[in-house]
Amino acid sequence: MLERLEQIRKTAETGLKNLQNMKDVENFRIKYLGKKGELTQVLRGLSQIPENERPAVGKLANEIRDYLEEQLQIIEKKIKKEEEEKKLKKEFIDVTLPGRRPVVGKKHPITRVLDEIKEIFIGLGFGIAEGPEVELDYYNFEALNLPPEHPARDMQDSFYITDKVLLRTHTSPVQIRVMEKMAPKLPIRIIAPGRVFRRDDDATHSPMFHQVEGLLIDRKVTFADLKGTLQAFVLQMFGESVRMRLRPSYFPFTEPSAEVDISCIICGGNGCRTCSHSGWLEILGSGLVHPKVLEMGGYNPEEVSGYAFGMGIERIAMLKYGIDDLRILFENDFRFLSQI
Ligand code: 2U9
Repeated sequence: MLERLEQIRKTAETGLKNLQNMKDVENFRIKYLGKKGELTQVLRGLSQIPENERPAVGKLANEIRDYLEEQLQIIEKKIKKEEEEKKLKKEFIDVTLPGRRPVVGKKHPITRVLDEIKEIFIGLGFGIAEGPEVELDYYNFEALNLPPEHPARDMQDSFYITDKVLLRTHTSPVQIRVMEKMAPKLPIRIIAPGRVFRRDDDATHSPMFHQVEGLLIDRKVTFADLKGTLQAFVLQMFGESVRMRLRPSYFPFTEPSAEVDISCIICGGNGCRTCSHSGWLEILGSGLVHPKVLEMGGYNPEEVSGYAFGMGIERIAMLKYGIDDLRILFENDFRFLSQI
């Protein structure tokens, strides 16, 4: 039996030298130390051999088992290390490679136009005012000289939440709120940018759109002040070569009122599809603040006067970027947004 053990030791030692990978290690372990392994068999069969041989055989078998286990552990550690290194070499990361450039977002065209308009009016001495999008009927209509029977108050045009509460249809209630807060202090010189809501939905009207309205109140404010301010805005916004004209118009909150056109920025005024061959584009509405509106805001129309104007941002963005369907501004299609 001792001889057989010596034999096992010899072959096992040669076997140990030939172990190349973890699979070999595993097979080796099964061959010698597994449940049916050669050494295990000897140890199991101890009871079958003569009693006087048992201690020596047992001792040697245990010695060999301990030795093999110890060797296997060393070899296993070595192979694992080698395999790890091989893997690392294959997955070598070149830290000197340039990094991947992250996708940098940019401003939505509406935000760009809004920011540009804000900058221009800030440069002209205006401050920025904001107010609620869910508004009282009083601030949205009544205080702006729109009595209950006025057609603009028609349910068709507005999103009502209750009898007296609606989504604001313009940013004008912001100006009324500012007047209430400021009165009788002078001057008021603000623009009110923001979202507004109307029951409209086609290629040039969206149920939600953006406006910038302006309000200036002081002593002796005239139509000439309004015209000069708008001229300065138009030149900065659309370029020095653009011409501007005022046409008489009507708004319930201004008297007199005027619509403002600029020479077509597409054709330069010669006539094209965008300007319906007129050479002019309507870009905003304006006028001197109606005496009743001044009064509602807490000012005395005998002592002060003011001008106001309003423009739709989507329309300006459409003209500026040559967009013919405004709905594309709200679809969030990357192919469109990344062009601008
Ligand atoms: C107060 C007094 C007067 C604001 C004004 C306009 C003329 C105007 C339209 C442009 C296109 C709205 O977006 S649009 O549909 N606006 O033409 N807005 S004057 O007048 C005011 C506002 C507030 C206290």
